[in-house]
Amino acid sequence: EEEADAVTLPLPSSSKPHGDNVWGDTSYFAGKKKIQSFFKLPNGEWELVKILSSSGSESLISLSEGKALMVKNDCLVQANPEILDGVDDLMQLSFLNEPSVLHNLQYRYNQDMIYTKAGPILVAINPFKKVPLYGDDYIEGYRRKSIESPHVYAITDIAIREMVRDEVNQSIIISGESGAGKTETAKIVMQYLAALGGGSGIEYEILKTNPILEAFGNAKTSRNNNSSRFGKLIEIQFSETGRISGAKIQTFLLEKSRVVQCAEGERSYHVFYQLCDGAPRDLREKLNLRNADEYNYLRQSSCFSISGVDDAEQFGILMEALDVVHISKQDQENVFAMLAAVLWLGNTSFTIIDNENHVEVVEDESLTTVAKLLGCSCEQINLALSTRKMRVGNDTIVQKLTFSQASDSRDALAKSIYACLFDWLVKQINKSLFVGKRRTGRFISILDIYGFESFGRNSFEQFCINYANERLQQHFNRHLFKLQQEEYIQDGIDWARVDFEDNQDCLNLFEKKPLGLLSLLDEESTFPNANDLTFANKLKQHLHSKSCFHGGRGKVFTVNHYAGEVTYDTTGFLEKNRDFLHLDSIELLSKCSCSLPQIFATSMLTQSEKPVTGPLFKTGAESQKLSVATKFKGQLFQLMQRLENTTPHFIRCIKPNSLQSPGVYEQGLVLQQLRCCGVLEVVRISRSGFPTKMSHQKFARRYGFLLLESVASHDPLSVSVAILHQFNILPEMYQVGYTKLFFRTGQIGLLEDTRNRTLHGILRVQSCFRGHQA
Ligand code: AOV
Ligand code: MG
Repeated sequence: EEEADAVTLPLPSSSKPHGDNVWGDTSYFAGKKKIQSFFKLPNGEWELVKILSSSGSESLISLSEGKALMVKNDCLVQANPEILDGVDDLMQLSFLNEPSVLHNLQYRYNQDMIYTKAGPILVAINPFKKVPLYGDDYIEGYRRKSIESPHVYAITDIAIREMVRDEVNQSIIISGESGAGKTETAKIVMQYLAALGGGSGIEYEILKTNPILEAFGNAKTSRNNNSSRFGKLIEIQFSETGRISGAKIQTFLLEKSRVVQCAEGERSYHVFYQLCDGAPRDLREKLNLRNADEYNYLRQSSCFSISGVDDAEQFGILMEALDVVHISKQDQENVFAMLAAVLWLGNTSFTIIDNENHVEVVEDESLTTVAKLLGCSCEQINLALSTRKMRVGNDTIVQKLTFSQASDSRDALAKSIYACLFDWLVKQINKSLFVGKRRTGRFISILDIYGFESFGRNSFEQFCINYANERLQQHFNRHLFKLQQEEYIQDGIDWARVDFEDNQDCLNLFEKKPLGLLSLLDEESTFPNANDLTFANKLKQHLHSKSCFHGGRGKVFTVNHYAGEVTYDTTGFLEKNRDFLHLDSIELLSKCSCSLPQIFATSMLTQSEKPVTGPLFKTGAESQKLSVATKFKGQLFQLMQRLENTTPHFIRCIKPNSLQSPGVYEQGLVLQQLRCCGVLEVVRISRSGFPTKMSHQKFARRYGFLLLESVASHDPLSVSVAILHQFNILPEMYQVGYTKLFFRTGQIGLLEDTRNRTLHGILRVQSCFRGHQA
């Protein structure tokens, strides 16, 4: 129940406890020899150098290759003394500058110490290789607190303890750009939680949801071989006795365009390749399966495998996991049939039947296979894909579709089947994870969404993904900057605000009504004659004055995100936002004899009848639905509300290189990530703020016996103030609040040292602080 964190290092400069120690010396370069410093090399990287001599405005430095160089002092940045190399909390650095932070993280990274604290948050650098930091022994070590170095296990342990102690739900929020290691980190959190046990194997089931969700929701992109293409919040529920009692998964906006279209060198969802490579013979025959390279949807990106990944083996793992979460063999086969149907649908083709470019579906193996897999006739598919029923007054007329319209309706059907399949699977998993109605216990939520993305070409998907990250960044800022500052103000202390990169402007750019990106997108989506170019022009017309927005030539626009600028190409935005599936296609699914297509059709129809607040789009004849962007925004708001009621723990994942290789630490890349997610500011606010707090009572009780002269009044406040005076603690090092004392980093450490020495009788109190005052 210690409130104060005993900080052993460092000693803040102005307290000058060590007399002539260089740490706090302002004449740092004057005449000091062999002092470490950072020097910026021509390639922009910082190198740690030794200062051989200094005179006036210049210093002689020695570089690593043994060369000596005379440089201007303003090219040098103060480094920390060697004893601070590799400290496990950046707060402990005496000099908190960018090169020092970079150096410290790199120093640790080179020794496979990938985790470092930055004040309250955990920084995790992706090792891109197996590091020996996990497993039962480590879990046990962190549980017993016999291991103390920063770790995902440690932060998870704190979350569990706080949940029990404070009776407040917790959240572990993992962020970082694409490929930084969020999903792996989320699994490590789950591993630690699962080790707590639950009974009836529920913890094992929870772990097995990972291979399923990854097979269906992850894919190889140019940034990450196992990139999540959906967002995920998993709530692990606990019973009153602190054991795992169940779990609930919520997913966010799956990137469904990937099913029918993906960029060169990327892949569609893993499960397709796993199925093609790994299905046993009888399943292959039943589904008429071919190799992946025989399907158009998979062939277009000319990438079929991922180095180091055996898709066939993964299929085995997937089937086992499906068993564990109680998906019946029959349901599993139905799922695989839907996947095969999607693949074969992509192979169907059209022939032109008249001089108006109208088409019919070619009756070939592809068509007959799709019909068989869905449980309908070839003619039903042909009608659904090549014609559209329109209602005119009381009559229904049938309109023939052109080649491109028919191709679009085919792709829309494939995407919808896949997205419905994904949702259905998550629902089944949740049924399996939900144990009984005893929902009186507490929970820990783990958030793992798709990371910030910036490709050569960015479309609607990146627009949504980056918007989600912007929201999450806001949550992070609120907790680490805004709320902390509010606490100081509440306790009436004098507090100079720390500036941080507020991303409110960018969020406003997205969310303002009626003139924000999302509103304008929805508005344009409702105009039948609008197109991607009119949309881009509309944005430029209304948003040109906004600081986070820049118009571009033609169909592009640029947003200045917290994590960098991204230029979006509006091609396909309106269509993807409307997400039409013609009623003809929904009808087709509803008439299929197989169970899943019917379920999908029902869910599509009921979804569109829900009460809504945003603009509605007519799909086909009468069905209506919400725009994708509006729905996503609603989901994110809900998510934030749920997180708001929890105690958050933040993990920031950092990608050390863009090659996905071990052992490569690109300073520039790391620095950019540290900057944009505010790691330095977090450390700065924790340091320049008053991270240690203690109530007057507790402070007086703990240090009162060190007082040399008796105090007139014995109230805790007077005693506390007397202690502060006696120890000559500088006024800028603490603040006296209404209820608590707030200290800068290191101050309590000094007092604690004295207290310990006194208690151990090593030094007499008197000589100790008198020596200081002298
Ligand atoms: P992401 O979730 O942050 O990206 P991942 O968690 O998928 O990134 O990590 C990318 C890859 O980095 C993994 O497939 C592993 O190979 C490697 N990796 C990450 N963390 C570790 C670790 N602790 N130990 C070993 N290897 C690791 V994205 O989902 O793209 O935003 O949308
Ligand atoms: Mg991921």
